[in-house]
Amino acid sequence: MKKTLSIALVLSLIAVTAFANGNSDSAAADDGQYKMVLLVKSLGNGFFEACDDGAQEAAAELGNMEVVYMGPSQSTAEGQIEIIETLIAQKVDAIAISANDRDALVPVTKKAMAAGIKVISWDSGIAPGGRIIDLAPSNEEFIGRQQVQLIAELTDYKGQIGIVSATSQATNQNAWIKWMYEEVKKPEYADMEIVEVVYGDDASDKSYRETVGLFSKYPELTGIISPTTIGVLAAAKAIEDEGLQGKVELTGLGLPSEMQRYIENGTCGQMALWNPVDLGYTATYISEALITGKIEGVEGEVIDAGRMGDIPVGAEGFAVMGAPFVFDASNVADFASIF
Ligand code: RAM
Repeated sequence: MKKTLSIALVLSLIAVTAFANGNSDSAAADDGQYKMVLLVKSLGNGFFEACDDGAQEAAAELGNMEVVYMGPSQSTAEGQIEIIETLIAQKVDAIAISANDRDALVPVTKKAMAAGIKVISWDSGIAPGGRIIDLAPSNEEFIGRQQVQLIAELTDYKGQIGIVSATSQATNQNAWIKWMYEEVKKPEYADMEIVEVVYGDDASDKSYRETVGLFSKYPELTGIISPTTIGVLAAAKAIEDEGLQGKVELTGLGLPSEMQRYIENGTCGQMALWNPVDLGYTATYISEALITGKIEGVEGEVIDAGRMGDIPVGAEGFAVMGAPFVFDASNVADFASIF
């Protein structure tokens, strides 16, 4: 694990250096390319790598954007703040951030915007004052409620449910979990209870340990919801290693490419996710529209997001992409080669 972390750190430093060696003045001036950084929660996450594929696809279509992928080695606000400080000094044109903390990034992103950099958040949002637009993959309430519905179908609406989340500060997971608690209040879940939320920090080893911790603390556990691609994969492995298939059901937000085996062998009966490629693609179209002045990012505007169509800007710069897909044994193989 240590090795993975240090490789990740080196990669992020290489990326920072790549920019530092490039144009450090007004980025579009020399080569006509606008510089955008796709800043993710942390490196080494297949979900974000798929987002980058979409961002590169959009950049190729637009023709005037250079997108560089960056992230800290661990999912912390501090790691992201450090990178943003460097990017302000380099005067990039846009930073599109999946935030590790809704509020902690605001001072540094305000500083970036004051320096003329267009800042948006996507996937995991920054509070309104700290970005222009926040692009959510889908409706937060829908995602949260759907996770409870998916586990209830697997557990027959019964028993103790544990949640294995990402970090305790993650904007997106916290919003979804809030809606999970709302959903479970409905009468059809009278025999079902969410017993605890644990945090695997979007690190495989910690997510695995936290899942095993839930098994020992709640011997009657019937299900796990893990609304993070790293968490749900680690939880599937833990269920299999402990021989708990059929006793502890699993759902979450997972990548078909990573979860195919566990879906097909029944460890995870069903799960959901949107297309991360589309998410990175859309974030790039939004950034370009802001840089070039096609939009300002205010309510009522409509963003032309290429093959994703028109995306309206809502109150406080909030924009939503589309509905999540649900994957089960009947369709997971079709998507596994895509994301
Ligand atoms: C992880 C990250 C990401 C989230 C997905 C579902 O990869 O936490 O922010 O959107 O899971």
